[in-house]
Amino acid sequence: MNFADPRDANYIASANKSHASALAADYTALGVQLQRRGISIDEITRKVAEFRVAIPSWGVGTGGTRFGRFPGQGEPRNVFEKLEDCAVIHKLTAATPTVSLHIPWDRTDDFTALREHAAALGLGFDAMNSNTFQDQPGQPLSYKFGSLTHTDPAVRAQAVQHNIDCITFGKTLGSHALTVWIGDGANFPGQSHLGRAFERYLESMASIYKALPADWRMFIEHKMYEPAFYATVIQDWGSSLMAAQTLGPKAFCLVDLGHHAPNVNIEMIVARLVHAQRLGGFHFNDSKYGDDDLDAGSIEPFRLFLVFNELVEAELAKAPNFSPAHMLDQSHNVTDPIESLMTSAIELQRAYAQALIVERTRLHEYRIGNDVLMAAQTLKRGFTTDVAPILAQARVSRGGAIDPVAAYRDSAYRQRCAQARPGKQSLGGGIV
Ligand code: RM4
Ligand code: MN
Ligand code: MN
Repeated sequence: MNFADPRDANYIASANKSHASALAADYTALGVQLQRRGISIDEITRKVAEFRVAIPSWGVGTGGTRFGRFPGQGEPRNVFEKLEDCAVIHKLTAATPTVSLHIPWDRTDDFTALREHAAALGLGFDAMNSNTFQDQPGQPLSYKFGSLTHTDPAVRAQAVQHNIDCITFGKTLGSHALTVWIGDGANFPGQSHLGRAFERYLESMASIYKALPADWRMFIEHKMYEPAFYATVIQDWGSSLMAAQTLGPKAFCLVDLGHHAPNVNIEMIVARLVHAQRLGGFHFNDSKYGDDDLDAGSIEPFRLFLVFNELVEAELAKAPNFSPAHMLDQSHNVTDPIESLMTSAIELQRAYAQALIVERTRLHEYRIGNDVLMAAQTLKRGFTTDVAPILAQARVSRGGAIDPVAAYRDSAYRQRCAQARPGKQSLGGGIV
């Protein structure tokens, strides 16, 4: 088998050759079509090329469910190898220059070396993620019954300190945000005092907030359920917003698309958080039933488009305090994680491009005139337009691949990793 480095610019350029003329023809045709709507295709392409989304370090390994984990070949064995895979994703898609780390999964003795390794690969760091939903070997106190909201102040102090450590590591890495998601909650009615648990959360978070550097933001991530199955302390955007507003101007709400009940109107939540000036960012993924980590846009692409429609509205309106962080948060069980993450990054760009080409003046007029059908059709026209040539052209303009998955497969990167990273078979369940 012939191996090539998919991160190599010459390799990507040669992989693009066979697609170039088809892309040129498709791009021209779409340009003509959009011109009829008064839209400049190059303007849209330029905006799409500027779109960025962070890769979750935990996403490049094979995930698992409560029932089992089936490791893939050549999985990264440590954070340095995870970054190698993230660099492949970025070079091919030209959309993912940063990585979001999870501590302690990505803990290393030398964060300065990690920062240098990342820089050499052309990568930087996005938000740090703390983890107080699992116990770690050697940890003095257990999180079995909670962390930041535990009834025992000593456990809360330990969890607070862990978050402060994440900030310290993040400072070395050049990160500017901390994402806090806790699994705390109750499995049985009566297990915990719903009000007091929230008060303990606010108190713990205030101590973490105090340790934030001036140019950092704190992202509060809510999740309806799991691992707490009856009541989760930060279960929805209401609790998240209350917490952010109580903590101060550096605290924002993070919307993980998979953390809502089925059919919840997420774009509505986005609109409200924009209004409150507290939309901190996203964990993009998709979900159908209870799973919260399917590939972005794989189940409900229309919903993803509607979320981006709100983001474009806010962008055009120059909404105050609006600069949401984009992060993927997915778990890949049956696909090659690199392929899934590349595909998801592109799905986000697709939704963004579709939202950008919505004819907003017409939409506005139909709304004002209460022409419901035409308003709905005008919005949907953005979604039903095939913007693939824009996405490919945006990648090319940044040195990326016209067909990232094909270029990746042809390079045999995974096969090379399978040789270079003899993996250990791990059995049992687990989310990572
Ligand atoms: C949670 C949540 C967090 C993620 C963990 C692994 O459901 O989405 O953001 O860090 O999973
Ligand atoms: Mn998440
Ligand atoms: Mn999740």
